[in-house]
Amino acid sequence: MADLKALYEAILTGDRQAAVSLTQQALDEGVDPQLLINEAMIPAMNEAGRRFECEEYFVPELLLAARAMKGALELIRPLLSRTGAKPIGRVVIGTVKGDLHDIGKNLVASMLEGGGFEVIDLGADVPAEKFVEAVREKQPDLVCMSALLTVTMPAMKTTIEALKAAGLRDRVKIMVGGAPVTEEYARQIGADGYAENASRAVIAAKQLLAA
Ligand code: B1M
Repeated sequence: MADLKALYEAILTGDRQAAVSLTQQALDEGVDPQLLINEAMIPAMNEAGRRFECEEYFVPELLLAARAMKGALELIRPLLSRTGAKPIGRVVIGTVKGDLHDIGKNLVASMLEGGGFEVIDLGADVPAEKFVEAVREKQPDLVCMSALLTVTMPAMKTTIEALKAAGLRDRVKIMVGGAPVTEEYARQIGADGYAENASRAVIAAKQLLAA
């Protein structure tokens, strides 16, 4: 029986080894990876964030929790992205300039791959020019930007403006997301779409390409 509580604790306390072995155990038992993500991993990261906010945790604890989560996700990622089909569209994705948070972006990337998209992942702390260059060279159908910090959200707007200045804005759809981002903000900055989580991002991406 998958021990979701133990996995939650392992991530929250930054015990990478335990997080990896509990995840492997659960997968061997045939547990749905989405259940592990939604019922144990994301709640653990949210609790780490809550503890950080009330100064029970500091940056080192956040780093350890992130390391444990990433270790567990490495096992899950191939399962989310497994698809033999011809890609239904090409996506360029990155976390915007100044922002190092990449766990959510990685989840979105894996789910998009699993949803049939070819994904080009630019990583984290991606400057506007790098998005522009990727759009020019890789000719994606969709650009996905993630931001986790309130102070890095404006970099999404800067990137959209850089795409406009390069004459590339009309060639792609743009979707934004990340914890502080809202649908209203997406509209304000001129993005085409917004999604609140990774599974919604797949639905929104398909809708955007169909439109
Ligand atoms: Co930081 N951090 N962090 N952090 N961190 C937050 C985001 C924070 C909310 C914590 C808090 O105060 N409660 C806060 C931001 C406050 C704000 O601006 N509103 C914060 C802060 C302040 C900071 C630093 C400034 C701390 C400091 O140094 N004093 C610093 C900034 C560094 C930087 O980026 N320049 C910092 C650093 C870090 C670590 C490096 C230690 C680490 C990140 C490691 C890594 O990612 N490799 C870290 C972590 C782990 C967190 C928390 C605890 C967890 C983030 C996470 O991975 N969540 C976070 C608190 C929290 O989120 N509750 C926090 C799990 C992940 C699956 O969720 O990323 O939200 P999320 O992704 C979701 C959705 O948002 C959505 O789908 C995903 C899956 O469902 N989504 C998209 C994301 N991108 C999308 C794109 C889409 C669509 C949906 O379309 C394109």
